[in-house]
Amino acid sequence: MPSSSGGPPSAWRVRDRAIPLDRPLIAGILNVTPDSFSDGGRYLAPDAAVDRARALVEDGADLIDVGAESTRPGAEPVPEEEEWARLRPVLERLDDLAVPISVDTTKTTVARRALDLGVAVINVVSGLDPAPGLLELAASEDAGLVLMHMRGTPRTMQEDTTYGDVVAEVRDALAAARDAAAAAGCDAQRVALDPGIGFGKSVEGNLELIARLDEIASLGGPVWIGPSRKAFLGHILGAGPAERTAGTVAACLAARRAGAHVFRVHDPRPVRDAFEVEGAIERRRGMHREAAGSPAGGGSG
Ligand code: HH2
Repeated sequence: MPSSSGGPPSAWRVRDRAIPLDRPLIAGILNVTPDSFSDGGRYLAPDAAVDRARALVEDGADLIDVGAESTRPGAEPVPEEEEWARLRPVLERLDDLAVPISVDTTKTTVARRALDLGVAVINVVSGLDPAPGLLELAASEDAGLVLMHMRGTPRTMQEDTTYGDVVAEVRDALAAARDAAAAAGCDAQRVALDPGIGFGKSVEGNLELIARLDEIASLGGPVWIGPSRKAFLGHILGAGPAERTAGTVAACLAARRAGAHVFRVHDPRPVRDAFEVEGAIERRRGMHREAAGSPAGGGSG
């Protein structure tokens, strides 16, 4: 069984920042693509993308995750120059954004150029099999890194979604990915792990991963999760991507309780509001627990 790297992380280090993890972090999704599964084409024009990034921050995003290659099931890879042509005009105009930017890419050259423009995090959906040089690049730039679990590639990942024990398999694979990052020089405090909701998993597999996320969190380091608008919610609700916001909120709350730290979502506001209300209730619960455990209540004193 892979070893844990200690207690719960207190901060996620991304370049020169240490982002505290004492409250949930929201990564707002910005898809600069023509074909993303829920918002393809809406933010492909740089003006629309920049406006969307600023709106995501206003709505409570703690970082912005910009992607220019769809990873929906069946998606074909985007050539490197095309991916960069989509990203560059947006990243250049977001250099004054108040929050860190993450770039969702599998390509070392795209990551290199994005880091040169000041991006803080590289989000690697191919985290089990990163492109040559990608981990070393993240290490040399002190970048934050997200290593996500996926079986196969977006084109093939839904062909076989059977596992013996999905949580144990994902956990072991993520532990190996984390160890490979460490061997390439990445500081453990910079590496977040992601079970890859919807990437080569059945509906039941996705639910199991969220329900038992504590087993992945026990590896140590920040846990990043992306349930937003995904098909498993549609399966439960019988609803299309635009009607999955409440389902996304429920999945984020459940993942939070099971140990997730960073929530990649299309709509930050309802998720942020739900966390705030849940936090207020939890603080009340804590007060009652404390009162019940006080000396007057028969504490160990
Ligand atoms: N999900 C998507 C894309 N990137 N990255 C991480 N780390 N985790 C995820 O769960 C994740 C991700 C898919 O969502 P979306 O970006 O909305 O769709 P598309 O890939 O079609 O652009």
